[in-house]
Amino acid sequence: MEKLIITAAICGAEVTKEHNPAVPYTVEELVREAVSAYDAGAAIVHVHVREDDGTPTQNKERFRVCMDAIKKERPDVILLPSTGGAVGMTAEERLQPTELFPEMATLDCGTCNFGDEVFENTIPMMRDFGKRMMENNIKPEYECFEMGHLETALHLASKGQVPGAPMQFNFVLGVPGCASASVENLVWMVNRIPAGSTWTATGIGRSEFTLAAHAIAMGGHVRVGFEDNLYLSRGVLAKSNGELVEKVVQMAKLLGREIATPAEARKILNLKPL
Ligand code: KMH
Ligand code: ZN
Repeated sequence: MEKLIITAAICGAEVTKEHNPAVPYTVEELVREAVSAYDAGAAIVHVHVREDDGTPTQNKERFRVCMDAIKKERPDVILLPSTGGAVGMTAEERLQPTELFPEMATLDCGTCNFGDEVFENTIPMMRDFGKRMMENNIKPEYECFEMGHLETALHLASKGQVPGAPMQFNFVLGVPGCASASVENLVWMVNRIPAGSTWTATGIGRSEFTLAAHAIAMGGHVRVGFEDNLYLSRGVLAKSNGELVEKVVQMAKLLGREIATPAEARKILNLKPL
């Protein structure tokens, strides 16, 4: 089986220090969490940024400062900034990190309930985001929260309106209001992606590690991190993103999967070598 790519979603836009004091806001905190995840075995860091008071932002300069600071500490890490931002942000606001020409960025694949809110990703928005990524040579990670999201991404790719093969999908399961983190849902999605695609599974909340176990066994890749889950085990808050990554590394070891370095991850994902 291919080596396992671990992505660390270290921050997100919704979780706060009230949920877990280790959630990063400042540049220094973001670097601390990225380094802890990388050193534990993450090849990719999914980046959201905050103002120092914790307010989520898609400000290009804030992204530049944070991503440069992470790269300074761990130059070969793959950075995957968010174009999802926080619920309610405009498309233009959300697209700002693409102006920094990252290797990858998220592309969210459909409007959906997101807890009590609505996360807007209309088809025209997806076309605009896809066009920007083609222009700026960015490989999208297609974020699918629902079954129809996957079909929408495949349809737009078949029309050449978003970047096509080889595609990288992230099946984010367990968001309240979206598809649950069941093995049946994961298998349904994995069975529909074109040959040559790659995929990652992200389980939200308490399903983070159970979904990771399925993905490790099925040959997919895994995302963990504070964006998705704050606990190492029931009732035990994780002290760092590194602790969450380390748990996946241990699970992979038990199941016989080796961990991909960033260079190996670039090969698997068809990114240019550094
Ligand atoms: N914060 C969520 C509303 C992404 O990064 O592209 C969306 C999100 C997805 O986090
Ligand atoms: Zn995100």
